[in-house]
Amino acid sequence: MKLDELGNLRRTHLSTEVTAQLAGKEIVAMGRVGDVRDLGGIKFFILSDISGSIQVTAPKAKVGKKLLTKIDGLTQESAVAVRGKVVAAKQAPRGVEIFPSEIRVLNLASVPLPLDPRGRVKANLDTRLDARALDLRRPESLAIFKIRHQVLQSVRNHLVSRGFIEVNTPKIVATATESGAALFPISYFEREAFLSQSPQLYKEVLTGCFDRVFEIGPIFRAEEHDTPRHLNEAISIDIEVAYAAAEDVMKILEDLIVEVFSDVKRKCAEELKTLNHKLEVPKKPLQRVTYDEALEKLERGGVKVPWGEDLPTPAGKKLGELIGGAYFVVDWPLKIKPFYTMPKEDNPKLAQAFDLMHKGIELASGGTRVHQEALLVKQLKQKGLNPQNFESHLQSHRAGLPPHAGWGLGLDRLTMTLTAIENIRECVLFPRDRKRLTP
Ligand code: AMO
Repeated sequence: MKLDELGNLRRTHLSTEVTAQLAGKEIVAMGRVGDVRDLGGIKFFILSDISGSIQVTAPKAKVGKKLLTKIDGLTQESAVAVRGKVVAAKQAPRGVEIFPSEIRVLNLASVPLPLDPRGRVKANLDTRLDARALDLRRPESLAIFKIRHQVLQSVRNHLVSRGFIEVNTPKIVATATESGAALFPISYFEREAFLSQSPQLYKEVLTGCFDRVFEIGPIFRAEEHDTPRHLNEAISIDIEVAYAAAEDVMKILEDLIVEVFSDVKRKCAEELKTLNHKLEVPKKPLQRVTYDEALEKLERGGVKVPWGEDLPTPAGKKLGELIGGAYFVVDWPLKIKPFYTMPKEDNPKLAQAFDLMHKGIELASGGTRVHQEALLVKQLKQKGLNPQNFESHLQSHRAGLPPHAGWGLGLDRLTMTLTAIENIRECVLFPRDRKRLTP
């Protein structure tokens, strides 16, 4: 076996850069082998790369035996390099093909493959996730991750241009922040530690230092349920802003959402077409519905949710049908929001907190936070938490932490929404759920 098949050979063109204008020129293309066909006097195969594909055509009368035997030995998905002449050909896809003078097999794929990335043989999601490296070669997968990439770019541009500093906070932590979601314990030398559920406490403290911060990073939730919208490791886009309250950061969020949707619609038109999705950009200002109004709407729609409870999935879905598009639910009962949530001045049973929903799916949640030490200690105790465990956090409250507000937006759920993909696992490269720890 030769170890260095690539040698000095380098790609000169991506497949879609090979056009009929280059007819007569010698080029080198590299990529994966698709269909190999033998039509008697002619053998050809499709070479695919990140840009698209090109047909490689070898007429038996003009090509040497060695090369023909090489084509016969090609298996689907093998990595190959093709040196050859560009030929304008009406019958070929895009009107152009490569007439090969050399084919180097860089890595021969073993057949049968666990999955057909061309999608001709349909596989269920579990099989696809088991063979994820192959599954990610499907054009639909590439489209999803190109859209996700655009989201990340748009979010960074948007926030950086508004004076936010990007930060990275620890993912190995000592305490919980999100009461509802369970913690993953890890052994940390002589002590127990946890995987971070949210950068919440760090981002709050940082408003006292850097004014406006954002982080794009993993959050870990030991939630046991198996749903199309929950993962045990997700990516959250978090912001926190000093001298601000809930309504200020809601404006930042709706501006960001509208910009991300417009960017994706404009810059990822091809990918949306691949996914067969017509994206609608939400209009500003997004509707604000109070929690009480939401319960009334639901009751009129035949779904009863007792006051003080979170909206269960079917109720959220129903509300999504009743309101449509993207909307905020505001004025939540304080008791179902985390300890750091600021109560409303005129009605302390309610929280200065909001959720951003899109067609019944929760994309983000946030609000005004408690910056006064005494109130935070009181709320920690009300949740049955020991303020001593939050001593280093309370230190910043004693050191003049400014009033602040922020939100956390789920990147994986946002990608689901933009692509109209129904299972969150498809929008994550290597998803982690209760049953899945590999690949
Ligand atoms: P919350 O727990 O609502 O709020 O999380 C914020 C957003 O993160 C996403 N998300 C998830 N995505 C997939 N799987 C999960 N298990 C999962 N859990 C959460 C959702 C959700 O809206 N600290 C607060 C945010 C804040 O107030 O700033 C928090 O973590 O899209």
